[in-house]
Amino acid sequence: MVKVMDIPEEEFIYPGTRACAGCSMALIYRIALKALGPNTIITVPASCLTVLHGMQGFCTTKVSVYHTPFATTGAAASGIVASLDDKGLSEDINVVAFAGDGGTVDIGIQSLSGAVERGTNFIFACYDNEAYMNTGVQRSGSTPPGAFSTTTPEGKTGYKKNMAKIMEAHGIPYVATAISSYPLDLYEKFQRAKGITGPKYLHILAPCPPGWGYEPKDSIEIGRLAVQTGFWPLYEVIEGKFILSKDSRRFLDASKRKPIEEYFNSQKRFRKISKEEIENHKRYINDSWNDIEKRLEEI
Ligand SMILES: Cc1ncc(C[n+]2csc(CCOP(=O)(O)OP(=O)(O)O)c2C)c(N)n1
Ligand code: SF4
Ligand SMILES: [Mg+2]
Repeated sequence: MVKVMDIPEEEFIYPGTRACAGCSMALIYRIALKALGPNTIITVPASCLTVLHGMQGFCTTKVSVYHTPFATTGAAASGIVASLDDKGLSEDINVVAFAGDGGTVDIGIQSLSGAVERGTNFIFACYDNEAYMNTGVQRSGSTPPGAFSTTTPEGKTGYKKNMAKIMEAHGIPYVATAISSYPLDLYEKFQRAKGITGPKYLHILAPCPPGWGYEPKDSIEIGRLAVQTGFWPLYEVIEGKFILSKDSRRFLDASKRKPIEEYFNSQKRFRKISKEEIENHKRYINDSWNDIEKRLEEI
């Protein structure tokens, strides 16, 4: 198990990025790069992460970053891996695609699915701030029901795509969920992914102060609430084996979970959520945990 002292002091992001104060995407990226180390090539589609890197002529990171059009992140990663293979360099270099939820669950899904189906040896990490934030908070397939966005002013109807499950259905060797508020767990998952050959997928919930409507100082607390209410279970699926992560284990017991209302009340985006939608969420959370319990019994 990773301890704080195990996290390298070396930083791979220079101070003073263009991300907002309290941005958990920036924290996720910082921790991920510490786990991945200097021999890493990143590819990124249009997103807040593109903005974090800076304007042309500048780069906030010490590692190489290849910006690619929105729909092509998986294909770009496949191309980088093929080029490294050709030069006999692929064994020593981690190729990592880092995309927002819009760039993963909506616009990037076909090239991600293709790259995975080709068996590309890479990590795809989705930081999920649950909307198209960079262009002004439009809803995505990952926006949860009941949440405000500028294209769902009365709250989104429908559902949040379960992208981790979609990737698991591709039969890949590693799938994990994570969140910025549990950085040791996040670090360990990137380290584990780095050691596995083949396609790896991490889905990371990324609280966003302006998009979710809360004060920047509360980013860690809001993320913890997502886990403590059972809304965001932390787990890994390694070669098909389901492992519930340490920070989520006590929430198998439903009585230990905080009421989901605490999570919704902490963010202005849920101010119009209906009672019916809250009940739907409760049912969904219970069903998800029943499913987790069954999967643990099968082992
Ligand atoms: C093909 C294309 N369509 C639209 C855009 C405009 N655009 C740039 S970033 C962005 C939002 C990205 O959302 P997401 O992937 O969730 O990342 P986030 O901004 O939330 O970090 C959009 C729509 C674009 N750059 N290219
Ligand atoms: S809008 Fe949200 S995700 Fe984008 S930089 Fe600001 S805090 Fe980060
Ligand atoms: Mg987003």
